[in-house]
Order: sequence, then structure tokens, then C-alpha cells
Amino acid sequence: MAGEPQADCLFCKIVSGEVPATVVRETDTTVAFRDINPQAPTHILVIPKVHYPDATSLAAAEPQVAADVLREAGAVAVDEKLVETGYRVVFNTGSGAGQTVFHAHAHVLGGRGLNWPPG
Ligand code: IU
Repeated sequence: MAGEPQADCLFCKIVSGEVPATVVRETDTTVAFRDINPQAPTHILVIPKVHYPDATSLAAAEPQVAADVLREAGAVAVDEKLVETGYRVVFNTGSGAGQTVFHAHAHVLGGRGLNWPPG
């Protein structure tokens, strides 16, 4: 059923605690944890606890939870002191855009200069 945990999903396993992660924030609907392969001095993923394959399908089905993810991305930026220097929130969507884990997630990147356009 839409939104239900998927047995083969790594991020569902992080939500359940089956797979460890360095969690920095948690709410009723979201978890934020450090990326294992950081692409910037600060690189944190914010995920919904419910399973949807990407951010736009989450937003279509559960817009309040999508808003929670975005709000938590902003809270991470405050916690990590990224607001003054700037930071990027990225939702890779589809394998052609670099998405490798098909459970919705926001990357929060900061702590260095970030070029535009991204690669
Ligand atoms: P992507 O947008 O789907 O490519 O992002 C997936 C991210 O999940 C990527 O940055 C990985 O380094 C990260 N990640 C992780 O933090 N922990 C893991 O066990 C695995 C991937 I697998």
C-alpha cells in the first residue's frame, strides 16, 4: 500500500532502526541523518518515515509530510549553522538525475561554495 514500509528499502530500514545511521533530528514524520558519502562538509539527508519513491510522489500523496521534510531541511541548516553562508536542498528525482535510493529524501548540503549549475 502507498506509504507503507518496503522490505527491500534501505531508508525504511533506517526509519525502523534495523540499519544504523547518525541521526541528527527526528520528528513524528521525518528522520534526518548524516550521508555516509558526504559531498560537502555538511551533507545531511532528511527523509519521510512513510515510503514514497521520490519527493514529488510524496508531495502528491501526503503534502503535509512533504512540507515537514522541507521544514526539517531548514531546521538542519539552522542547527548546522549554514544559513548565513548559504546551503542547497536537493531532491534528485529519477536515475538520470542521480537518484540511487528510491525512498524520498532531501539532501541538505553546505559548508563550502556550491557551484551553479550543478554537474
Ligand atoms: P540519491 O539522491 O538517491 O543518490 O541519494 C542517496 C544518498 O544516500 C547518497 O548520497 C548516499 O551516499 C546516501 N546513502 C547513505 O547515506 N547511507 C547508505 O547506507 C546508502 C546511501 I546505500
